[in-house]
Amino acid sequence: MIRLHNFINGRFQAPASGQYLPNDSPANGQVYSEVPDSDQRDVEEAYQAAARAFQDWGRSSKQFRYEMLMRIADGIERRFDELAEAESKDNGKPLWLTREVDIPRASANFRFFATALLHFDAQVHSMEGQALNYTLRHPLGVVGCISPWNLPLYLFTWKIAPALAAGNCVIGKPSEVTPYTAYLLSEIVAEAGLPAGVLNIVHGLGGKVGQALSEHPGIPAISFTGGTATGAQIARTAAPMFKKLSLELGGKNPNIIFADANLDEAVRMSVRSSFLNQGQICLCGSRILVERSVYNEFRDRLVTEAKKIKVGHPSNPEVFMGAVVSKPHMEKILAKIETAKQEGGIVLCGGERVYPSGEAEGGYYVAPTLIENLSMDCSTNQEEIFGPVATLTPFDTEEEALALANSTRYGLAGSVWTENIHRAHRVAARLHSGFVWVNTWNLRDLRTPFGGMKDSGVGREGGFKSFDFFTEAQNVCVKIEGY
Ligand code: TXE
Repeated sequence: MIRLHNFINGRFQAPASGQYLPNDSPANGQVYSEVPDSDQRDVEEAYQAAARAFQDWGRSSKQFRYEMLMRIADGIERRFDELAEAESKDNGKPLWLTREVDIPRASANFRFFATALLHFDAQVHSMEGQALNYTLRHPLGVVGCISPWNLPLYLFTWKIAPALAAGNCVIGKPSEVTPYTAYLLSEIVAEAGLPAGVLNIVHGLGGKVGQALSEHPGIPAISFTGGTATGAQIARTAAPMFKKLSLELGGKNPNIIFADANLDEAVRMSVRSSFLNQGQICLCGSRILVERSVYNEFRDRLVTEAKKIKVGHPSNPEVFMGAVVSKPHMEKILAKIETAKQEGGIVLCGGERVYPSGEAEGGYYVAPTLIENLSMDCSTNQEEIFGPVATLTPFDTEEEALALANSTRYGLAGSVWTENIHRAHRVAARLHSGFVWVNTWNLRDLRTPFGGMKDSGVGREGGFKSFDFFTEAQNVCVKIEGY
């Protein structure tokens, strides 16, 4: 049994409660580690350490912070194999995916924000003949970063790296469902020689550790990725204290296929956008809208491809889909599929739990599921499922496609498939979503603003937007005589 520790003030330590939570591997359902069941006392200790560390870190040179972050990136790369295996075991996602995406992206996050820091500088606004304004950007102090279980190290580092680069000290709270790589990161950070207290990692339940971070009067900003209901709870707690909030929440993303699209590519990528990471990516295209004249052809081809998907143990390189993250999450997905049937949905493929044998026995596997014949206002098409489930709906006109696409309370991402350049731009601009892909999906440039509209969140992260969030702007206006 692996016992994980909190990382506070540069030390590995037990939670104040002395209690631990069991952590299983979704691949076989077996408990293999214990996670600190921390509470407000651990958050307070981390806060005191971070506030002390901020005295120096907040005033340190950019060059120093750059070098520290690059050393952390080096450390991630040195322990690449171990991290990739740990992430796959903890989350249930295929090992090839953690090797191709999760772990490379974790070190890339540190390198990206370390180098971006060197190029982030004050703006100057000249008032001709009168004065010069310059805008300073100060670090905020001790900030909270709360991350989810679907892309554990990838999203944890996406928040921590810019927060540290901007000169803040951080209390990070990884998901209690997937804590393992965050724990390994604390070892890497210690090896890299990051000064004590600059980054603290407190493990435990959202209702205890996350809530304590939101409530803490000394923490002026929270960056959160997770469920919409949790985001609302954090906002309720933090807003009266005027905390800065960056909330990246759920999605119910449309994937719109026009008849003139390159159907080969649209089918190939729709398999990925529906089922990559077992459909547990906030950007997944869970509502596939298809122009009626190609609906049957597209549907049949997609179903054929979905049926070819191999579901099984995450270490098997032939497997495209591993296990979903936990037993309760699997049960939620299966219940949503039952609801879809009651709502009149026709299950075209999947729709059930998969029971692979051997080393995958006892794991939480769900077959790739496609459903048609649902109205757009039913709960299946309105509520996030966050699993390998996508619906198919025909449309007749561009207007109708837009109306269907924009009909949910979410607004995170959308994809448009068409060879008509005018339509591509027109539809993209009218989609109510934080970002839109044309003829692709999930192609990410770390410099671009990332975040959602409506119930998909508040604020944007990515590139200098992350630095805007993790700093306070201060304008200094200097009147200059004879200027
Ligand atoms: O996420 P939670 P859950 C969606 C997805 C999923 C649903 C619920 O639909 O089915 O959310 O998932 C911490 N104060 N997404 O319940 O609880 C928690 O410990 C502060 C979309 O697992 O939102 C964890 O670290 N923090 C999503 C983090 O919040 C709290 C990714 C996220 O967990 C807290 C994950 C509280 N009161 C789920 N309660 C995306 N946008 O990518 C919990 N947490």
